[in-house]
Amino acid sequence: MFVWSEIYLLFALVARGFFGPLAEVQNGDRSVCPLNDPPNQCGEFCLTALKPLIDHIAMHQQQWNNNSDVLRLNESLEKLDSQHTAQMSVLQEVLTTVKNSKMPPNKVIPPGFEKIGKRYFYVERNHHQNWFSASKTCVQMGGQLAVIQDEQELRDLRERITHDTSYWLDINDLVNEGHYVSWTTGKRAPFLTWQSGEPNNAYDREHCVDLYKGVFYDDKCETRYYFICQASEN
Ligand SMILES: [Ca+2]
Ligand SMILES: [Ca+2]
Repeated sequence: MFVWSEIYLLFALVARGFFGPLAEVQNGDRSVCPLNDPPNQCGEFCLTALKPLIDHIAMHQQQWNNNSDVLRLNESLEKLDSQHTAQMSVLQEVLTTVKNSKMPPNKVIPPGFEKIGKRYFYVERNHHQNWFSASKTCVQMGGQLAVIQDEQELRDLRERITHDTSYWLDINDLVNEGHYVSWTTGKRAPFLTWQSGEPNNAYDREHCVDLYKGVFYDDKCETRYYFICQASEN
């Protein structure tokens, strides 16, 4: 809009400032143009007189171009913002997928383990091992020495083991005398059922727990017994 207004102003000024004074010189009553061909006769003088206005128009044209650049920049920013929103949506979907993929996988039961009660166990019935070796063997098999959870689990296990035989469990008080924990988890043993008079920590050397005839004993960890492994919980 301002371009056309400038052009209109330009011609108005030309008419008043250039032809006007000449006409008034020739005739006081009416305007008479003394030039036969004003556009051509005007020549360099016109260009000189109009240059400030032409420059002014050019300046506004440049501003208009600059404004166009700003508009284009805004359009680009809006486009980028739209793309960013779309990318965030995709990322959210990916995160949701990853989160769902962290659902517990189907548990893989290590070879040799059998279901006893609600969980899977391996009962070593052939080779005696000291407590440390037994613990290592269970880990190598994909489990750990067993931590009996409650009375029911003890009953279920007793149906599958030899009554008058000792079996190492995961429990010991190696770190803190009298505090029986799972060696694997460090957590306090959830279920303890001691033989009368046990644990006695005989000679201050008994720190590992075994199952014998349905009750627990503390014994020297170097003693070689059978053992019971449980499948890993994870
Ligand atoms: Ca002890
Ligand atoms: Ca003992």
